Order: sequence, then structure tokens, then C-alpha cells
Amino acid sequence: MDLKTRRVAAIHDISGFGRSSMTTAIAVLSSMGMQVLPFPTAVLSSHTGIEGYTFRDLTPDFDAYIRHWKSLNIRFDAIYSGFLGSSEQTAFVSRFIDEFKDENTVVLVDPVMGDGGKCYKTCTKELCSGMRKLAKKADIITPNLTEAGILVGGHNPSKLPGCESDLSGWLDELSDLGPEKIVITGMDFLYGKIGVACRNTISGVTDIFYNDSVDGYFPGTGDLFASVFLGSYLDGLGMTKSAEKAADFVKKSAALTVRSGENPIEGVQFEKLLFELIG
Ligand code: PXL
Repeated sequence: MDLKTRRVAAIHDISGFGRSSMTTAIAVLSSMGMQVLPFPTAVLSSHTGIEGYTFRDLTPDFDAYIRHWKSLNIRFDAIYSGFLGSSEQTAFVSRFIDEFKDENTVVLVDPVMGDGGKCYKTCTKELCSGMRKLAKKADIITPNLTEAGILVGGHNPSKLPGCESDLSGWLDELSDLGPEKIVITGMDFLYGKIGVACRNTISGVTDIFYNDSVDGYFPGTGDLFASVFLGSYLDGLGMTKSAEKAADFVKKSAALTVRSGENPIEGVQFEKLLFELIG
């Protein structure tokens, strides 16, 4: 066993109802033996897909939070950002990266902005342009197909690649944003299948794989994917193997949710499967 515990700065919101973002990142990465240091961006009573949610924006705390951590001389093996509520928050995350990234820190930016061909309510033009800037500072970005569209189209998710041959141009455009590795999830080009594309922008190599899809809409699976991906990547699995492990875990969690009859709006049931990540 590697006795050194890897430390991850998790920059996400905390949503009370509906498994997502910070609660998922802590559960998954802790199960994988990583220490998670939460940097909460907002507190919501539920994720934004559920009517009536409360939203407490924590941006006013960011500066003092960063300064305190800086005074403690904390070093991170990874900086992992997800849902952000405004372009002001993206600018703070950018500053966080400048303050804490060293040559061994992996920066993963999950540009949470939309799904199913639509932007989330909170995704403004300004937020999109902030995410594009953040992607420049990332080692790895993990957009779903819609978020790839929002990043490339500058806030217009309506034009999405419809097949693998369209995808290559999109990956080139995302490469131009600056990340070293791009992992696009949720590729629904083939009936009954859901695919992932992994592009190494240095070598230009792209790996694509598919799993059987599970019918239904499952919020929070992007957070689950990115968290399992990051834990696996920090364990040394490499981009494509980490993506395969993450996609497999998401698929099993979605299948369990369907079998259980639980409402998928609560997110997928992954708790009973976490033991599979330990080791
Ligand atoms: O799962 C992504 C996500 C994270 N955080 C909040 C969200 C969503 C998606 O809807 O609303 C608050």
C-alpha cells in the first residue's frame, strides 16, 4: 500500500438533496484513499434541477479562505473544480490555481454548465467565457457533450457533434483552449450506447470507447464520473483507463438506481458500490 495520502482541493458547491458535486467528490475520493479538502462555492438545499432550491453564494468568503490556506502552506496533489455559480467564481478558481499549483499538481476542471443539449439556468455567457479561460489553466477537462458544445460554441449548446467524424474538429477546438487532456462524456451517437472520447492534446491521440447505456436521465453522473476519474488518475491509471473505470462505475450505479425504483432525480445510487473503488 502507498502510505502517502494524496490531497485534493475540491472546489464545488454543497447541495443537500440530490447526490452531486461536493458530497459525491468527498464520498468517492475518500473511498479511494484520498484526503479531500472542501472549498465550498455555494450551499444549496438541492441541486438546481429541483424546483425551489435555496442558494447561498459563498464568493465573499473566497479571498479569506485562500489566504488562510496559503498561510498554512498546504500543497495539493490535485485541484478539482466543478459547478461554479458565476464568472466571479471562475476568476477566483483561476487565482486559486495560480496560488497553489506546483509542477506535480494535477488540475482537473469539470466545466459544469449543462446537459441534454441545454445550458443549466445558472450558465450565463459570462460564466461560459470564465470556464473557457479556466480550461486554459487545466491539465484535464471533463465536459459532457453539451458542455463541449457550450465551450466551443461560446454559450451556444444547440450545435453538437452528431457522429464520431464530427468529433475530431470539436476536439481540435477544445485543444486550442489549452488543456493537456480532454475527456468528453455522454456521447450518444449510437443507439443503446454511451461513449467517452479521450484526447491527449500533446500527442494528438484520441481513444474512444462505448458502454451499454442505461435508460433514464440521471443528474449528478458527471460529478460521479469526474470524481472516480480523478481518483483513478491520481492512482496512476492514465487517462483512458481512468475514464473506463469511471464510466463503468457510473453505469453500475445507474443500473442499481433503476433496479431499486428510486427516483433518479436524487442522483444515482453509488453508496452501496463504493466498496468496489477501495483498494
Ligand atoms: O451535477 C452538476 C451540478 C452540480 N451542482 C449543482 C447543480 C448541478 C447540476 O444541475 O445544479 C448545484
